[in-house]
Amino acid sequence: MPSLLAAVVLWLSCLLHATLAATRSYNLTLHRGIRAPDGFDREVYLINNQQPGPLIEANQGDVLEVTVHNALDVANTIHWHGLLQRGTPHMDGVPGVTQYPIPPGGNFTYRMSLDDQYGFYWYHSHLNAYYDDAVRGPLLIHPSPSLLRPFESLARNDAERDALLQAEKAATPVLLTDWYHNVSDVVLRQYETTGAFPSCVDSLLANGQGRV
Ligand SMILES: *[C@@H]1O[C@H](CO)[C@@H](O)[C@H](O)[C@H]1NC(C)=O
Ligand SMILES: *[C@@H]1O[C@H](CO)[C@@H](O)[C@H](O)[C@H]1NC(C)=O
Ligand SMILES: *[C@@H]1O[C@H](CO)[C@@H](O)[C@H](O)[C@H]1NC(C)=O
Ligand SMILES: [Cu+2]
Repeated sequence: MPSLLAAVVLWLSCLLHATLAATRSYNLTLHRGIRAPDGFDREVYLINNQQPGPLIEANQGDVLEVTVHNALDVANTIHWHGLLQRGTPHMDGVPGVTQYPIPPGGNFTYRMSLDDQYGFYWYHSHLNAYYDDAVRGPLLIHPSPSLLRPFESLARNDAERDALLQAEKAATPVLLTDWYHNVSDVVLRQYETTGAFPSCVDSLLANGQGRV
């Protein structure tokens, strides 16, 4: 009898999980362009016409489904930095280890459960050094409303607590990028020849903007 009860509870909790977990779908297209994020024109890699790529948002417990269309003339993959990929190691985006690279013109759909993970993460290219070309973007997983926050002990009154909760909901990502005036393939070749990365970057970009 206890095992039957346990089975029913397990079944109910699976059912509950299945009904609460939503699937968040995104399309990301990787392509080239010319931009001057710090006032210097160079060839750039864009995701949906922007760099860094768009914010991907989901809730704790959701299933994330991202179709990557590779419109570049080089192969690529996208890695979901920090996501544990329990049960879905083939969605980790590491070329030659967990998947074949997505060829030029190819598509690949990443599908993973976010389980109990939440907070700010980021996604990035995992081929050559393309993530240095800002093939990267922010990923925000909102924590479940039922999770205990530290806000009660920080706020002096209800208004302050609500303001903290609101700030958490509307959190703004800040992505920093070391920016070179040369594409990463050139920088990587310099590294392979000399064994050292160039000691200085040309700019620092914050959300794709640098000082002109
Ligand atoms: C992604 O692209 C496909 C095919 O072009 C389209 O059917 C689908 O609605 C798109 N999904 C999102 C979330 O934009
Ligand atoms: C990949 O997706 C793009 C954009 O949704 C579509 O135009 C193209 O036909 C797809 N390519 C393949 C090989 O399925
Ligand atoms: C890019 O790299 C090439 C080859 O190393 C070099 O000649 C050129 O000056 C570099 N361009 C910039 C803008 O740094
Ligand atoms: Cu990473």
